[in-house]
Amino acid sequence: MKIFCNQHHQLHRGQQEMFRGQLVDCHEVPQRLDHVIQELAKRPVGEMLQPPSHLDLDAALRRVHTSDYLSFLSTAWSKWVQLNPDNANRDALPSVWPLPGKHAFRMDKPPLNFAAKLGQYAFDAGTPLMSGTWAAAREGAACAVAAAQALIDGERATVALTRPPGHHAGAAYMGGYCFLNNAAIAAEHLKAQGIERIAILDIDYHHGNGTQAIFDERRDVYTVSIHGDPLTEYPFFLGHADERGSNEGEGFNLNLPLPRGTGFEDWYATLNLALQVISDYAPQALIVPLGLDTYEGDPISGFKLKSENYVTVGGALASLGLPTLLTLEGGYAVAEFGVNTVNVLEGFQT
Ligand code: Q9C
Ligand code: ZN
Repeated sequence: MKIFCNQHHQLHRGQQEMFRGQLVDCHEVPQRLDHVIQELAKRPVGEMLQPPSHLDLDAALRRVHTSDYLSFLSTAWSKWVQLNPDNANRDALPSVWPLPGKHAFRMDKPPLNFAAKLGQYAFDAGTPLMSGTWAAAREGAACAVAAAQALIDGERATVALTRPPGHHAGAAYMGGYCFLNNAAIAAEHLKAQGIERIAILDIDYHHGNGTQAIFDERRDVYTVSIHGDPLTEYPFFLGHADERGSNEGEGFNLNLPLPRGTGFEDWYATLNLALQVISDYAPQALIVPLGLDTYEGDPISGFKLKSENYVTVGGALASLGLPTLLTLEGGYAVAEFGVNTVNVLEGFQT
């Protein structure tokens, strides 16, 4: 197992996120990945690597994200500080959004004001952008491309071990602590290298709205997500069972929402259903956006998986026998995050 680890992840450390009317400490903190790295030092399940420098990362990013969004992200911090020099000490968070719809706001005259631009490219006020965000997210995407290339080169399993996470990010928006959609970037790299059919199985607690949207009209990338029911759970406005893909992609998206409070037995039955559907699709590769926020101790989520269950989960993912790439997504029980993540990887190996 080749593990590509984002050595620049600590450059992204948001201070606060908006939650129900107040700014609270960020859940998506650098210590999360530090715990995984420490656990991997105790239980090495693979080679720890850095992405090679020769990758054409810009081409890989442009396969998924719009050039407008990428130039917004790469210049966001300097524009935020230009808006007011005191902003150098504050994270950038949006506070105004264009609601879509015929009688709502105009989408054809994008504002010049940078505080408004943030609202154009972000769907929540929980995803702080700061000085190191672009560098950290970019290096994470490089890990995803390197992990995809290693699969092409014959590896059985690879990991993009990174934060910030990616599965909520769309072609032209950030949100849910995500900026660049690492799983989608990996999928498009596999496609560019000649892989024709790919399945993405998202097992983060939250619906992978960004990934679903990116591949909505595609039948060559089958997106499946098991997550908390959006009627009560973030991201609320996408992730229902009746979303099956559009146009060419109709029938190639599967959402399996489960109620808050679901325990391992029911969750695992749903995982096995997803694995059967994926097996029937007969993909050439599997990508797993891996969130550990299904853990019973997660502070912002509602499933009840236990640490030992993650070994079983890893084994079930491996049972498909496909070249498999895992990207690290959510999981906010920081102290247990390392053990839970490495349990999945260890279960996959055995
Ligand atoms: N009460 C990921 O796991 N805030 N993102 C939810 C819940 C946003 C999660 C607040 C959660 C985003 C990658
Ligand atoms: Zn999540």
